[in-house]
Amino acid sequence: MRIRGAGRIAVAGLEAIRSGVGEIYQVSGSSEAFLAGVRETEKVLLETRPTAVALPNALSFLDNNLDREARRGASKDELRSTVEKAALEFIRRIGESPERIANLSLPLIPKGSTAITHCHSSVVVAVMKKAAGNGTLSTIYVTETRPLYQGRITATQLGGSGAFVKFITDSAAGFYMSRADILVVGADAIAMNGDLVNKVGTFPMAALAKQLGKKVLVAAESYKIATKAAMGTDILIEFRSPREIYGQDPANIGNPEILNPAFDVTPGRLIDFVVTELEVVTEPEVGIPRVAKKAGLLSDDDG
Ligand code: RUB
Repeated sequence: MRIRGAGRIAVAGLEAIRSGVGEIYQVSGSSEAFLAGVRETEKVLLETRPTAVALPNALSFLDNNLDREARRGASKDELRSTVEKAALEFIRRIGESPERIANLSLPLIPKGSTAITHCHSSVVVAVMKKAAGNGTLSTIYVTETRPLYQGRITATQLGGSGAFVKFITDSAAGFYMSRADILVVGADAIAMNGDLVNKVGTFPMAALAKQLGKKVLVAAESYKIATKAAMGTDILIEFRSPREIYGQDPANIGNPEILNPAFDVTPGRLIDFVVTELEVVTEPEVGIPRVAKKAGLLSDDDG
């Protein structure tokens, strides 16, 4: 949990492979052994976070590149440089996407408006900084985001953005939603039907936003699409330690079972826009598979 935000987790995973690849190269006597060593490392990385899908997508991009090279009989040296090139290419993609998403989001945010957000998303911060910088956003409500308070990171990063930043408890989201024009959140994963998996608490905020007639914008790079998940409930939700919620002995409060899901599922029908670096999706059922295809996450056989 020292690394937060799906995009940063993917970069950390790719950097981990890059830093370990020299050692794998040295201990591997053949290209097959090298390939097996890289795949072993990928497996360890994949087990770190079950929900956020950017890391699995980044690793399968790397693995597909390796696979292609291995099939044409690449040497150990060539495979090593494939790892390096593919990792750097994906890291570059991760670095460039927030700015593109911010540019595509601007026309969707009413001039002089108020936004509300939840948790910390590097992409949402990019969108909001851009919108605040040119006067599109005048006020931003930031929920503190229990139990790990990622909202503090968001508030800090939006300081000096040009908008009034107002920091609220998660429970006050309902109170302030009526004053907001738009809910802007990031994504840990998006199912093929447009359902969103993001920090727990996103779903009630989106449901309330819809109830009050507000817009809901999800700022998410194409590689947040979980191509194997037809719908949000197909995505495994990570449960974190009860101690994040109650750090003392639970006997002090009657020994309840303490439940700590880290994410929840927001149905796609509550979302007005999914802004990816490739296009703005307004009809998720067709738009999300189209983006997945454009991003090279689906093969032609996947339809
Ligand atoms: C982080 C979270 C973020 C997404 C998107 O939860 O839910 O909204 O990961 O972030 P946690 P980004 O801190 O528990 O991992 O846009 O930076 O990828």
